[in-house]
Amino acid sequence: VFLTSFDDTNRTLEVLCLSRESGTVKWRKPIAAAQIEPVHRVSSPATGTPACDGQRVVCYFGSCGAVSFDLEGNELWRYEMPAAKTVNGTGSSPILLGGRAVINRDSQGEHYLLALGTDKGDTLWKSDYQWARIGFGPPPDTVIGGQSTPIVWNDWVVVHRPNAIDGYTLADGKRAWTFPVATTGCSTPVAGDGRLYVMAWNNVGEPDLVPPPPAFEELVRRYDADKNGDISREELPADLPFAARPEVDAGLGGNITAKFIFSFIDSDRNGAINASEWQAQIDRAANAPTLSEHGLLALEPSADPMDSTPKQVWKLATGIGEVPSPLFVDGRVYMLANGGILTCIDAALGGILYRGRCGPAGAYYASPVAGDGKLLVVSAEGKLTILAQGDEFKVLGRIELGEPVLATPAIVDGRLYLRTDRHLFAFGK
Ligand SMILES: [Ca+2]
Ligand SMILES: [Ca+2]
Repeated sequence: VFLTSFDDTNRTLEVLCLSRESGTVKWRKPIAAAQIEPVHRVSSPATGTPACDGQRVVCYFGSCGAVSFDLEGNELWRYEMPAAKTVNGTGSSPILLGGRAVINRDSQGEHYLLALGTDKGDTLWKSDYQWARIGFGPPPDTVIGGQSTPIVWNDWVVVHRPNAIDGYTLADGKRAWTFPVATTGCSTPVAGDGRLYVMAWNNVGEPDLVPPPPAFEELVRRYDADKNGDISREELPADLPFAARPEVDAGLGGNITAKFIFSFIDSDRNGAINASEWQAQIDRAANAPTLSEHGLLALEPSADPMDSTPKQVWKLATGIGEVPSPLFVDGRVYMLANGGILTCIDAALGGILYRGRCGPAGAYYASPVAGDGKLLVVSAEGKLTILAQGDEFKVLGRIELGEPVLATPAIVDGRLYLRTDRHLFAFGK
Protein backbone atom coordinates (compact mmCIF):
# COMPACT_ATOMS: atom_id res chain seq x y z
CA VAL A 1 0.00 0.00 0.00
CA PHE A 2 1.42 3.37 -1.00
CA LEU A 3 0.45 6.55 0.82
CA THR A 4 1.39 10.18 0.86
CA SER A 5 1.43 11.95 4.19
CA PHE A 6 2.17 15.24 5.87
CA ASP A 7 3.59 15.55 9.35
CA ASP A 8 2.28 18.89 10.60
CA THR A 9 4.67 19.04 13.58
CA ASN A 10 7.77 19.34 11.38
CA ARG A 11 5.89 20.31 8.16
CA THR A 12 7.31 17.39 6.17
CA LEU A 13 5.79 15.59 3.19
CA GLU A 14 6.38 11.87 2.86
CA VAL A 15 5.73 8.86 0.65
CA LEU A 16 5.20 5.58 2.52
CA CYS A 17 5.08 1.96 1.47
CA LEU A 18 3.34 -0.50 3.80
CA SER A 19 2.94 -4.24 3.64
CA ARG A 20 -0.59 -5.09 2.53
CA GLU A 21 -0.45 -8.23 4.62
CA SER A 22 0.69 -6.82 7.95
CA GLY A 23 0.61 -3.02 7.73
CA THR A 24 4.36 -2.89 8.50
CA VAL A 25 6.06 0.18 7.05
CA LYS A 26 8.50 -1.13 4.41
CA TRP A 27 9.94 2.24 3.51
CA ARG A 28 9.21 5.91 3.90
CA LYS A 29 10.82 8.82 2.05
CA PRO A 30 10.68 12.47 2.99
CA ILE A 31 9.88 14.76 0.06
CA ALA A 32 11.67 18.09 0.25
CA ALA A 33 9.57 21.15 -0.53
CA ALA A 34 10.86 24.73 -0.35
CA GLN A 35 7.37 25.84 0.61
CA ILE A 36 4.16 24.05 1.62
CA GLU A 37 1.03 25.02 -0.31
CA PRO A 38 -1.80 26.66 1.65
CA VAL A 39 -4.75 24.34 2.26
CA HIS A 40 -8.26 24.49 3.67
CA ARG A 41 -8.28 23.99 7.41
CA VAL A 42 -9.81 20.52 7.15
CA SER A 43 -7.41 19.45 4.39
CA SER A 44 -3.75 18.50 4.07
CA PRO A 45 -0.89 19.18 1.65
CA ALA A 46 -0.75 15.39 1.07
CA THR A 47 -4.14 14.84 -0.56
CA GLY A 48 -2.94 13.15 -3.76
CA THR A 49 -3.32 9.37 -3.94
CA PRO A 50 -0.19 7.69 -5.36
CA ALA A 51 -0.58 5.93 -8.71
CA CYS A 52 1.18 2.63 -9.35
CA ASP A 53 1.56 0.63 -12.58
CA GLY A 54 3.08 -2.40 -10.86
CA GLN A 55 6.66 -1.28 -11.50
CA ARG A 56 6.78 2.25 -10.22
CA VAL A 57 4.74 4.59 -8.09
CA VAL A 58 4.10 8.23 -8.99
CA CYS A 59 3.04 10.80 -6.39
CA TYR A 60 2.03 14.40 -6.86
CA PHE A 61 2.20 17.16 -4.27
CA GLY A 62 0.84 20.64 -4.94
CA SER A 63 3.75 21.95 -2.86
CA CYS A 64 6.62 20.63 -4.96
CA GLY A 65 5.50 18.57 -7.98
CA ALA A 66 5.73 14.91 -8.95
CA VAL A 67 8.11 12.22 -7.78
CA SER A 68 8.47 8.57 -8.79
CA PHE A 69 9.92 5.60 -6.88
CA ASP A 70 10.43 1.98 -7.76
CA LEU A 71 8.68 -0.51 -5.51
CA GLU A 72 11.74 -0.75 -3.25
CA GLY A 73 11.73 2.98 -2.59
CA ASN A 74 14.55 4.06 -4.91
CA GLU A 75 13.80 7.44 -6.39
CA LEU A 76 13.51 7.25 -10.20
CA TRP A 77 12.82 10.85 -11.10
CA ARG A 78 11.37 14.09 -9.86
CA TYR A 79 9.47 16.85 -11.68
CA GLU A 80 9.76 20.00 -9.62
CA MET A 81 7.04 22.62 -9.37
CA PRO A 82 6.68 25.72 -7.19
CA ALA A 83 4.17 25.62 -4.33
CA ALA A 84 0.69 25.91 -5.82
CA LYS A 85 -1.15 29.16 -5.18
CA THR A 86 -4.50 27.92 -3.94
CA VAL A 87 -6.98 28.67 -1.21
CA ASN A 88 -8.23 25.16 -0.48
CA GLY A 89 -5.23 23.07 -1.55
CA THR A 90 -4.50 20.88 -4.53
CA GLY A 91 -6.54 17.72 -4.03
CA SER A 92 -5.79 16.12 -7.38
CA SER A 93 -4.10 12.75 -7.86
CA PRO A 94 -1.94 11.61 -10.80
CA ILE A 95 -3.19 8.90 -13.14
CA LEU A 96 -1.01 6.49 -15.12
CA LEU A 97 -1.83 5.24 -18.58
CA GLY A 98 0.06 4.31 -21.71
CA GLY A 99 3.45 5.18 -20.23
CA ARG A 100 2.23 8.58 -19.13
CA ALA A 101 1.56 10.17 -15.78
CA VAL A 102 -1.20 12.73 -16.25
CA ILE A 103 -1.54 15.49 -13.67
CA ASN A 104 -4.20 18.16 -13.23
CA ARG A 105 -2.22 21.23 -12.12
CA ASP A 106 -4.81 23.86 -11.32
CA SER A 107 -3.78 26.83 -9.24
CA GLN A 108 -3.93 30.59 -9.42
CA GLY A 109 -1.99 31.85 -12.43
CA GLU A 110 -0.66 28.38 -13.24
CA HIS A 111 -3.18 25.91 -14.63
CA TYR A 112 -2.56 23.13 -17.09
CA LEU A 113 -2.89 19.43 -17.77
CA LEU A 114 0.52 17.75 -17.80
CA ALA A 115 1.67 14.42 -19.21
CA LEU A 116 5.04 13.11 -18.02
CA GLY A 117 6.78 9.99 -19.32
CA THR A 118 6.69 7.44 -16.51
CA ASP A 119 10.25 6.21 -17.32
CA LYS A 120 12.10 9.48 -16.93
CA GLY A 121 9.60 12.08 -15.81
CA ASP A 122 10.14 14.08 -19.00
CA THR A 123 7.42 16.39 -20.31
CA LEU A 124 5.46 14.74 -23.13
CA TRP A 125 2.96 17.56 -23.38
CA LYS A 126 1.56 20.38 -21.34
CA SER A 127 -1.81 21.85 -22.19
CA ASP A 128 -2.78 25.21 -20.70
CA TYR A 129 -6.34 25.40 -19.47
CA GLN A 130 -8.63 27.94 -21.01
CA TRP A 131 -10.90 29.85 -18.74
CA ALA A 132 -14.60 29.34 -19.28
CA ARG A 133 -16.39 32.35 -17.87
CA ILE A 134 -19.94 31.75 -16.80
CA GLY A 135 -22.35 34.45 -15.78
CA PHE A 136 -20.69 36.75 -13.25
CA GLY A 137 -17.91 34.22 -12.59
CA PRO A 138 -14.59 35.66 -11.41
CA PRO A 139 -11.92 36.80 -13.88
CA PRO A 140 -9.23 34.28 -14.82
CA ASP A 141 -6.42 35.79 -12.75
CA THR A 142 -8.36 35.15 -9.56
CA VAL A 143 -9.33 31.57 -10.32
CA ILE A 144 -8.70 29.37 -7.33
CA GLY A 145 -8.42 26.15 -9.34
CA GLY A 146 -10.14 22.79 -9.17
CA GLN A 147 -9.25 19.72 -7.13
CA SER A 148 -10.45 16.80 -9.23
CA THR A 149 -8.45 13.88 -10.59
CA PRO A 150 -8.45 13.37 -14.38
CA ILE A 151 -10.22 10.27 -15.65
CA VAL A 152 -10.21 8.43 -18.95
CA TRP A 153 -13.48 8.31 -20.84
CA ASN A 154 -13.62 6.94 -24.37
CA ASP A 155 -10.83 8.64 -26.34
CA TRP A 156 -10.22 11.42 -23.86
CA VAL A 157 -8.63 12.43 -20.62
CA VAL A 158 -11.49 14.24 -18.93
CA VAL A 159 -10.92 16.98 -16.37
CA HIS A 160 -13.66 18.50 -14.20
CA ARG A 161 -12.51 22.10 -13.85
CA PRO A 162 -13.95 25.31 -12.43
CA ASN A 163 -16.76 26.19 -14.86
CA ALA A 164 -16.10 23.40 -17.38
CA ILE A 165 -15.72 19.73 -18.08
CA ASP A 166 -12.93 19.32 -20.64
CA GLY A 167 -11.84 16.43 -22.87
CA TYR A 168 -8.19 16.18 -24.00
CA THR A 169 -6.61 13.72 -26.40
CA LEU A 170 -4.12 11.51 -24.61
CA ALA A 171 -1.59 11.46 -27.46
CA ASP A 172 -0.90 15.19 -27.61
CA GLY A 173 -2.96 16.90 -24.90
CA LYS A 174 -5.08 18.92 -27.33
CA ARG A 175 -8.41 20.02 -25.94
CA ALA A 176 -10.97 18.14 -28.02
CA TRP A 177 -14.05 19.60 -26.39
CA THR A 178 -15.31 21.65 -23.47
CA PHE A 179 -18.67 21.45 -21.75
CA PRO A 180 -19.32 24.70 -19.84
CA VAL A 181 -21.15 24.36 -16.54
CA ALA A 182 -21.11 26.42 -13.36
CA THR A 183 -19.03 24.26 -11.03
CA THR A 184 -16.11 24.61 -8.66
CA GLY A 185 -14.50 21.58 -10.31
CA CYS A 186 -13.93 19.68 -7.08
CA SER A 187 -15.21 16.10 -7.38
CA THR A 188 -13.84 13.51 -9.78
CA PRO A 189 -16.26 12.29 -12.49
CA VAL A 190 -17.02 8.61 -13.02
CA ALA A 191 -17.79 6.68 -16.19
CA GLY A 192 -20.28 3.84 -16.52
CA ASP A 193 -22.11 2.10 -19.38
CA GLY A 194 -20.63 4.55 -21.89
CA ARG A 195 -21.71 7.66 -20.03
CA LEU A 196 -19.92 10.19 -17.89
CA TYR A 197 -21.36 11.32 -14.55
CA VAL A 198 -20.17 14.60 -13.09
CA MET A 199 -21.25 16.34 -9.91
CA ALA A 200 -21.16 19.99 -10.91
CA TRP A 201 -21.44 21.70 -7.53
CA ASN A 202 -21.19 25.36 -6.71
CA ASN A 203 -21.59 27.40 -3.55
CA VAL A 204 -24.91 28.95 -4.53
CA GLY A 205 -26.30 26.05 -6.55
CA GLU A 206 -29.21 25.10 -4.28
CA PRO A 207 -31.51 27.35 -2.25
CA ASP A 208 -30.48 25.79 1.07
CA LEU A 209 -26.84 26.68 0.35
CA VAL A 210 -27.80 30.36 0.31
CA PRO A 211 -29.38 31.50 3.59
CA PRO A 212 -31.31 34.76 3.12
CA PRO A 213 -29.00 37.62 4.13
CA PRO A 214 -30.32 40.36 6.43
CA ALA A 215 -31.57 43.56 4.79
CA PHE A 216 -29.15 46.48 5.04
CA GLU A 217 -31.22 48.25 7.72
CA GLU A 218 -31.01 45.13 9.85
CA LEU A 219 -27.27 44.85 9.21
CA VAL A 220 -26.74 48.42 10.37
CA ARG A 221 -28.98 47.98 13.39
CA ARG A 222 -27.01 44.95 14.50
CA TYR A 223 -23.42 45.75 13.58
CA ASP A 224 -22.80 49.44 12.90
CA ALA A 225 -20.78 49.97 16.07
CA ASP A 226 -19.52 53.49 15.21
CA LYS A 227 -23.00 54.55 14.00
CA ASN A 228 -21.73 56.09 10.76
CA GLY A 229 -24.37 54.31 8.66
CA ASP A 230 -22.17 51.79 6.86
CA ILE A 231 -20.37 48.61 7.78
CA SER A 232 -16.61 48.36 7.93
CA ARG A 233 -14.69 45.09 7.70
CA GLU A 234 -14.08 45.23 11.47
CA GLU A 235 -17.78 45.72 12.20
CA LEU A 236 -18.90 42.71 10.18
CA PRO A 237 -19.15 39.63 12.41
CA ALA A 238 -16.97 36.66 11.47
CA ASP A 239 -19.89 34.24 11.20
CA LEU A 240 -22.45 35.94 8.95
CA PRO A 241 -22.81 33.50 6.03
CA PHE A 242 -23.45 34.40 2.41
CA ALA A 243 -23.24 30.83 1.26
CA ALA A 244 -23.52 27.94 3.69
CA ARG A 245 -22.82 24.25 3.84
CA PRO A 246 -25.88 23.45 5.92
CA GLU A 247 -24.81 20.06 7.30
CA VAL A 248 -21.23 21.09 8.06
CA ASP A 249 -20.06 22.54 11.37
CA ALA A 250 -19.34 26.23 10.77
CA GLY A 251 -16.19 25.80 12.87
CA LEU A 252 -14.90 23.46 10.17
CA GLY A 253 -15.06 26.17 7.56
CA GLY A 254 -18.53 25.29 6.36
CA ASN A 255 -19.58 28.75 5.33
CA ILE A 256 -18.49 31.50 2.97
CA THR A 257 -18.97 34.51 5.16
CA ALA A 258 -19.73 38.09 4.23
CA LYS A 259 -16.42 38.95 5.89
CA PHE A 260 -14.56 36.54 3.59
CA ILE A 261 -15.93 38.24 0.47
CA PHE A 262 -15.84 41.74 1.99
CA SER A 263 -13.55 43.25 -0.65
CA PHE A 264 -15.80 41.80 -3.37
CA ILE A 265 -18.95 43.35 -1.83
CA ASP A 266 -17.15 46.65 -1.21
CA SER A 267 -17.14 47.40 -4.92
CA ASP A 268 -15.89 51.01 -4.63
CA ARG A 269 -13.09 49.80 -2.34
CA ASN A 270 -13.57 52.49 0.27
CA GLY A 271 -13.31 50.01 3.12
CA ALA A 272 -17.01 49.99 4.02
CA ILE A 273 -20.22 48.44 2.75
CA ASN A 274 -23.09 50.82 2.04
CA ALA A 275 -26.74 50.06 1.28
CA SER A 276 -26.36 49.82 -2.50
CA GLU A 277 -23.28 47.59 -2.30
CA TRP A 278 -25.07 45.25 0.10
CA GLN A 279 -28.16 45.15 -2.09
CA ALA A 280 -26.02 44.48 -5.17
CA GLN A 281 -24.54 41.43 -3.47
CA ILE A 282 -27.99 40.18 -2.47
CA ASP A 283 -29.15 40.60 -6.07
CA ARG A 284 -26.09 38.83 -7.46
CA ALA A 285 -26.69 35.85 -5.19
CA ALA A 286 -30.42 35.75 -5.97
CA ASN A 287 -29.93 36.03 -9.72
CA ALA A 288 -26.89 33.82 -9.99
CA PRO A 289 -27.18 31.89 -13.25
CA THR A 290 -25.27 29.16 -11.47
CA LEU A 291 -28.43 28.21 -9.60
CA SER A 292 -29.80 26.62 -12.73
CA GLU A 293 -26.57 24.96 -13.78
CA HIS A 294 -25.47 23.13 -10.67
CA GLY A 295 -26.28 19.42 -10.70
CA LEU A 296 -25.34 15.82 -11.28
CA LEU A 297 -24.87 15.60 -15.04
CA ALA A 298 -25.11 12.49 -17.18
CA LEU A 299 -23.25 13.02 -20.45
CA GLU A 300 -22.98 10.76 -23.46
CA PRO A 301 -20.66 10.93 -26.46
CA SER A 302 -21.69 13.16 -29.31
CA ALA A 303 -23.04 11.56 -32.48
CA ASP A 304 -22.03 14.66 -34.46
CA PRO A 305 -18.80 13.98 -36.40
CA MET A 306 -18.07 17.73 -36.52
CA ASP A 307 -18.36 18.35 -32.79
CA SER A 308 -17.22 15.87 -30.17
CA THR A 309 -18.66 17.85 -27.23
CA PRO A 310 -20.70 15.33 -25.20
CA LYS A 311 -24.45 15.72 -24.93
CA GLN A 312 -26.31 16.02 -21.66
CA VAL A 313 -28.77 13.14 -21.24
CA TRP A 314 -30.19 14.18 -17.90
CA LYS A 315 -29.46 16.34 -14.91
CA LEU A 316 -30.41 16.10 -11.26
CA ALA A 317 -30.30 19.45 -9.45
CA THR A 318 -30.68 18.65 -5.75
CA GLY A 319 -28.68 16.88 -3.06
CA ILE A 320 -25.46 17.40 -5.01
CA GLY A 321 -22.24 16.41 -3.26
CA GLU A 322 -19.30 18.78 -3.25
CA VAL A 323 -16.20 16.72 -2.54
CA PRO A 324 -17.05 12.99 -2.77
CA SER A 325 -17.16 11.52 -6.26
CA PRO A 326 -20.30 9.80 -7.50
CA LEU A 327 -20.28 6.01 -7.70
CA PHE A 328 -21.58 3.96 -10.63
CA VAL A 329 -22.56 0.33 -9.96
CA ASP A 330 -24.94 -1.93 -11.84
CA GLY A 331 -26.92 0.74 -13.66
CA ARG A 332 -27.22 2.97 -10.63
CA VAL A 333 -25.42 6.16 -9.66
CA TYR A 334 -24.93 6.81 -5.96
CA MET A 335 -24.28 10.34 -4.83
CA LEU A 336 -23.20 11.38 -1.34
CA ALA A 337 -23.66 14.84 0.12
CA ASN A 338 -22.82 16.44 3.46
CA GLY A 339 -25.04 15.24 6.28
CA GLY A 340 -24.59 11.68 5.01
CA ILE A 341 -27.39 12.19 2.51
CA LEU A 342 -27.14 9.37 -0.01
CA THR A 343 -29.10 9.51 -3.26
CA CYS A 344 -29.49 6.48 -5.52
CA ILE A 345 -30.34 7.32 -9.13
CA ASP A 346 -31.46 5.23 -12.06
CA ALA A 347 -28.47 5.80 -14.36
CA ALA A 348 -30.45 5.28 -17.55
CA LEU A 349 -33.24 7.78 -16.88
CA GLY A 350 -31.96 9.99 -14.07
CA GLY A 351 -34.85 9.32 -11.70
CA ILE A 352 -34.25 9.18 -7.96
CA LEU A 353 -34.71 5.64 -6.61
CA TYR A 354 -34.20 6.77 -3.05
CA ARG A 355 -32.66 9.49 -0.91
CA GLY A 356 -31.81 8.74 2.70
CA ARG A 357 -29.64 9.74 5.62
CA CYS A 358 -26.88 7.28 6.46
CA GLY A 359 -27.06 8.31 10.12
CA PRO A 360 -23.76 9.92 11.09
CA ALA A 361 -24.05 13.69 10.68
CA GLY A 362 -21.60 16.31 9.52
CA ALA A 363 -19.29 16.65 6.56
CA TYR A 364 -18.47 13.84 4.13
CA TYR A 365 -15.31 14.05 2.02
CA ALA A 366 -14.50 10.41 1.21
CA SER A 367 -16.23 9.02 -1.88
CA PRO A 368 -18.64 6.09 -1.53
CA VAL A 369 -17.19 2.73 -2.60
CA ALA A 370 -18.79 -0.59 -3.49
CA GLY A 371 -17.83 -4.20 -2.85
CA ASP A 372 -19.37 -7.52 -1.90
CA GLY A 373 -22.83 -6.27 -2.85
CA LYS A 374 -22.53 -3.43 -0.36
CA LEU A 375 -21.89 0.28 -0.28
CA LEU A 376 -19.52 1.91 2.15
CA VAL A 377 -19.64 5.56 3.11
CA VAL A 378 -17.57 7.22 5.80
CA SER A 379 -18.08 10.59 7.45
CA ALA A 380 -15.40 13.17 8.20
CA GLU A 381 -15.74 12.28 11.87
CA GLY A 382 -14.79 8.70 11.05
CA LYS A 383 -18.15 6.95 11.18
CA LEU A 384 -18.47 4.24 8.55
CA THR A 385 -21.91 3.17 7.33
CA ILE A 386 -22.44 -0.07 5.40
CA LEU A 387 -25.50 -0.18 3.13
CA ALA A 388 -27.03 -2.64 0.70
CA GLN A 389 -26.69 -1.98 -3.02
CA GLY A 390 -29.94 -1.85 -4.92
CA ASP A 391 -33.13 0.14 -5.31
CA GLU A 392 -33.89 0.37 -1.59
CA PHE A 393 -32.20 2.35 1.15
CA LYS A 394 -31.02 -0.17 3.68
CA VAL A 395 -28.36 0.33 6.36
CA LEU A 396 -26.61 -2.93 7.26
CA GLY A 397 -24.22 -1.71 9.91
CA ARG A 398 -21.93 0.97 11.24
CA ILE A 399 -18.36 1.11 12.51
CA GLU A 400 -16.78 3.93 14.50
CA LEU A 401 -13.17 4.50 13.54
CA GLY A 402 -12.56 7.08 16.24
CA GLU A 403 -10.53 9.45 14.06
CA PRO A 404 -11.29 11.88 11.25
CA VAL A 405 -11.44 10.40 7.74
CA LEU A 406 -10.97 12.43 4.57
CA ALA A 407 -9.69 9.65 2.29
CA THR A 408 -11.73 7.29 0.14
CA PRO A 409 -11.41 3.63 1.23
CA ALA A 410 -9.82 1.11 -1.14
CA ILE A 411 -10.98 -2.48 -1.64
CA VAL A 412 -8.46 -5.09 -2.85
CA ASP A 413 -8.66 -8.91 -2.73
CA GLY A 414 -11.44 -9.04 -0.17
CA ARG A 415 -9.88 -6.48 2.11
CA LEU A 416 -10.95 -2.96 2.88
CA TYR A 417 -8.15 -0.44 3.44
CA LEU A 418 -9.25 2.63 5.26
CA ARG A 419 -7.13 5.62 6.06
CA THR A 420 -7.90 7.76 9.09
CA ASP A 421 -6.08 10.84 10.33
CA ARG A 422 -3.39 8.80 12.11
CA HIS A 423 -3.77 5.18 11.04
CA LEU A 424 -4.26 2.81 8.13
CA PHE A 425 -6.81 0.09 8.88
CA ALA A 426 -7.32 -3.18 7.00
CA PHE A 427 -10.66 -4.99 7.42
CA GLY A 428 -11.30 -8.50 6.18
CA LYS A 429 -13.11 -11.71 6.99
CA1 LIG B 1 -19.89 51.73 10.68
CA1 LIG C 1 -17.90 50.69 -0.24
